[in-house]
Amino acid sequence: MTHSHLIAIGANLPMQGRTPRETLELVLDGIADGMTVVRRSRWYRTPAWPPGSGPEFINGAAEIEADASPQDVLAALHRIEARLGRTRAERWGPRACDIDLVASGAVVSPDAATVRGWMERSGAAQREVPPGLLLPHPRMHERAFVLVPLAEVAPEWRHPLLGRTVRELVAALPPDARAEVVPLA
Ligand code: PH2
Ligand code: MG
Ligand code: MG
Repeated sequence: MTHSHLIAIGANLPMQGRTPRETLELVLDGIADGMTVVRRSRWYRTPAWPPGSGPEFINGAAEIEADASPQDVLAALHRIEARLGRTRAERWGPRACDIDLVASGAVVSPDAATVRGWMERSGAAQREVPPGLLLPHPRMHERAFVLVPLAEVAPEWRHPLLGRTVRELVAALPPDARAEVVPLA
């Protein structure tokens, strides 16, 4: 059975002589082995989060169909990142390529209480690294650089814990946060 997985991708540093946009195009081109990109967003310029943490990002989103578990999809995405030359350094620091699995259908993993716990964290506690894959991604619902591209790909996807669609989550963003996410010409 095939499953729908939503990914967010971003980059804000050149890597191996490629611009962030070129790197991200190669990420989508590299999706293979039983995984198919069925929809993809335009590319967007977005200010780095947290504010002041580095150069602006290029961000985008895609829907992937794969007959694979979320863990297998994430492992395949991490192999693509590594092949393109990403080395994992500072959390939230500048990065040449980052691929995040933001949701897999209505999967809540490992369980609702754990994901809600990470969604409710604020301040320094957000900076801790979760022990494993959390689905949906515990910050996806509040980040314009994830939601605005995702709204082109899966506007009707409904967050299984919040009960709101991507379209509704975008509408709930502060207008200035939405306005900062600008499609490339
Ligand atoms: N990714 C981060 C940290 N900050 N900011 C923007 N604008 N876009 C990102 O993709 C991003 C970020 C960590 O993965
Ligand atoms: Mg990320
Ligand atoms: Mg990541």
